[in-house]
Amino acid sequence: MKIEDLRKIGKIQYKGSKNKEKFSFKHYNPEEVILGKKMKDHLKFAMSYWHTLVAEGADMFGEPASDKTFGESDPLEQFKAKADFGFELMNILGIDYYCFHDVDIAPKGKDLKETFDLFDQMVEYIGELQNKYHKNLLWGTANNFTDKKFMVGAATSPNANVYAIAAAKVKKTIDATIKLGGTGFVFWGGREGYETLLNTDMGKELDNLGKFLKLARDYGRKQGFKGDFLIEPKPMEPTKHQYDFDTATAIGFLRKHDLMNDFKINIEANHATLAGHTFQHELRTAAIDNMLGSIDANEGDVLLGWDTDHFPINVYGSTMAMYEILKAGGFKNGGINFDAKTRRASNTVEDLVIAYILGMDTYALGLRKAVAIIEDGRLDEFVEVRYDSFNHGIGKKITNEEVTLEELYQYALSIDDLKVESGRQEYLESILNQILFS
Ligand code: XUL
Ligand code: CO
Repeated sequence: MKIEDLRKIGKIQYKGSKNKEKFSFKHYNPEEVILGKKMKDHLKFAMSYWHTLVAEGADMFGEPASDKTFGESDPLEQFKAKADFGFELMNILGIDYYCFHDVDIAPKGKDLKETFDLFDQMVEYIGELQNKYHKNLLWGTANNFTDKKFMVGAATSPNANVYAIAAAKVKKTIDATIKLGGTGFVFWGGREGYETLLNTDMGKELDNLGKFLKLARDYGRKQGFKGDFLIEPKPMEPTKHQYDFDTATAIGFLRKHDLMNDFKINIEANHATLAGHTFQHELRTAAIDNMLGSIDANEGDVLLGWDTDHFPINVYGSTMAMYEILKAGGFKNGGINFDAKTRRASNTVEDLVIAYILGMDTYALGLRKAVAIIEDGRLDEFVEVRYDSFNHGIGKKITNEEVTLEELYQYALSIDDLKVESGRQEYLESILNQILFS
């Protein structure tokens, strides 16, 4: 891949839903105001550094199929060229944010000290690019899962030295996130879990994880970090049992460790599927507790049971996701990070640009359709009416906690005209289709 190929394509413009130009947005019109806010501020798109600039399409059966050296052989020059390419890509797509792991942005040194020095140099370099291109960091994260020292965990490793190294990487990445003005710091615990209880003290590992998050929170706040700390749940892969299984589990853990005020959830669509949930379910679960922080937009493949990180195409999914996000009041510190990659065989710069256009248009269309659902009002009204029995009589007493179990017993004996209404699912689905396809 070469930066010149991006410059040849040039800035991607909104040309409307009827046009057939491949390098154009059909639905994403960044400056268009919807519900009093520009589309770009509703959606806050972010480029994932790892998939876009690092991963070369190697899989268990095949070697890398895309070239991400960007024409450089010296390691540091190669990472500078990755950054140059990334910022030019954001520039032509009009993406304002990006997200990175510590290991994505700089080469590995001979030891931890040299690795951190190289990291500092690249943070400096990326800071200059941010100013030049007027881009922002959405969130940073420490990759505490790839290196073999993390094979049995990082914050949940049985080895205290590994715990300390993981903590040092988190400190370094929090420093970089603050320096680059990031508004989020994510913890994704790919190795925080276990394979078998035969060798695992699960209680100790969970306690250590809670302590680890508190150390990070205390340090970040002391350094003046005002953004959100975020947990990104995933039930499995690479570890068999991952502790941050899903949103409800992560919230329960944060509540137990008294971290609810500093943390929110970063919800990834494909992780929801792996947990046996819809993306919408995960978003609603977070929103109920005011814990909806940010999203990793992608999707899986119904025929493949792993985290395939496809660019989003499913408009039902993006519509219901944007519906949840709008209802929760929109993004504050968070945004839509495309934790997504092109298929291995789509290995050209053109494929990459088109993949982002697809993802951005899928979410832009989702936003437009979510607004249409809200403005139409039938779905919201149906739900409102469905629970109306809790607004008066015995229901109101239940809502206001003004009733005892004995009173409910007496009341139940007096019910003689019980009628349970239909859920009308197919009717509501037909409204959804009417809105989506009109
Ligand atoms: C892995 C995943 C990660 C996190 C950040 O499935 O989603 O890329 O988003 O570590
Ligand atoms: Co993710």
